[in-house]
Amino acid sequence: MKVLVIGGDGYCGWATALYLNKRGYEVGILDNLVRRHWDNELCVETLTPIAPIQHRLKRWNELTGKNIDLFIGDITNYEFLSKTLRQFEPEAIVHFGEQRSAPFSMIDREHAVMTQVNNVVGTLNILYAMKEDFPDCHLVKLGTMGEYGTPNIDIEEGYITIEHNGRKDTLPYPKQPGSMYHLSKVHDSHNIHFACRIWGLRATDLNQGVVYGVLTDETAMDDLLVNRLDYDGVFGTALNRFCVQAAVGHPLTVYGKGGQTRGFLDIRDTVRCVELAIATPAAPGEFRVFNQFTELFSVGDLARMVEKAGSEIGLKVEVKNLENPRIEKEEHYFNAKNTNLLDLGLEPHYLSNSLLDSLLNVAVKYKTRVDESQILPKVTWKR
Ligand code: NAD
Ligand code: USQ
Repeated sequence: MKVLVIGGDGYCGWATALYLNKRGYEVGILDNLVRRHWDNELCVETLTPIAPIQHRLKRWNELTGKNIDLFIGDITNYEFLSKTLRQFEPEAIVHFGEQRSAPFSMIDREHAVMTQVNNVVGTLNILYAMKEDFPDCHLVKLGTMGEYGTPNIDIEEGYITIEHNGRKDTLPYPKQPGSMYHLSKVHDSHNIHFACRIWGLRATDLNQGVVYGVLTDETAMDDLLVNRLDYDGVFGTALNRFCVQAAVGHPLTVYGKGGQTRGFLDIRDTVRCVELAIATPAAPGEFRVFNQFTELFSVGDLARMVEKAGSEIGLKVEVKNLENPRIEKEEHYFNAKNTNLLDLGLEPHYLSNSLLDSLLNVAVKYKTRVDESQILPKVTWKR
């Protein structure tokens, strides 16, 4: 099967492109490399030194004999996108190609507008290009668990059945996202749902939780294949950041009370979930939603787990509760369903001591690359 991975130079996309190619899928990567540009804008570098995409792909070919096509360009440019699709003729499109940082989207008006235009227009262009030339292609779109927010009732997978004034219907689950970035994902979900209902396209929205880890079988094969690992206050995410902080002896940055609970998953499960979604496509006209996480943790609990794992390998780790730069609930109910992917055969890599050990060891290996001035959060949600 031919799969186009949009955003294939990024954290989730790179690991997924290699994994799918190794499993026999014919893979193309489309990316405009804008994430590398945003790192430059913020003056940050990933913990791990990532090679240019062309060098990565050449090394992959040398090691495996396999070839991944590369299309460098922007999906907000419809002509480029449409030409690429006609050339590659995908049977599935996996769409990771968005601005994905909540703090980045909250820097100021420009960053909010840029995030929403990039994400919403990019996705709309994909939907129109599919409608035009590839109506049978399956769109696998990376959404986010943050679309739901933190409601005081159980979170279902995309839809909820409601009884109202004696009548009953199954409707899209209410959305209460917490950043301009998370909002862009809600807009995407609505647009994709519309394209399925009205044009009969087929799509799966993967509402992914926070991803952690860096090594997959494929990216671990060679230094040139290493994946990015963001630790800075803008693009770094909770558990990855905590491990890097532990490695350099920086107090772990728990925002506020630390009771914020989210869905989390290992990057080795991200790649598998995407494969499961492609292998059993949505039906024509179907907008399928899977909640893609394997476990729920509060950030305070994660910090304590890193503190313990760090001390076991001789690191002195301190946990510090900082003033929360975001506006979010710090103590709340959170119970989200995640059975759809398990039913398709996902066998989760649950967070274990050995994973924390391995992530801490990667962090220690590259710790001289850490710029400690980039660790504390600088973007605030407050007016
Ligand atoms: P990333 O920033 O590492 O990768 C995104 C890639 O998309 C980058 O290589 C970037 O250059 C590319 N891109 C962005 N806009 C583009 C455009 N207009 N045209 C072409 N390419 C473009 O992000 P990631 O962490 O790999 O996240 C990938 C997807 O998964 C995002 O949609 C994100 O919302 C979602 N997601 C990520 C996480 C996480 O913890 N990392 C969790 C849940 C959901
Ligand atoms: N947090 C801390 N300390 C830190 C970093 C974060 O306490 O040093 C807290 C945040 O306040 C928040 C939670 O941890 O309550 C998660 O923050 P995060 O930065 O790890 O993740 P988030 O901003 O939600 O975004 C990340 C990805 C995004 C994806 C989302 C999945 O960047 O692309 O959509 O995770 S989810 O959170 O399920 O919506």
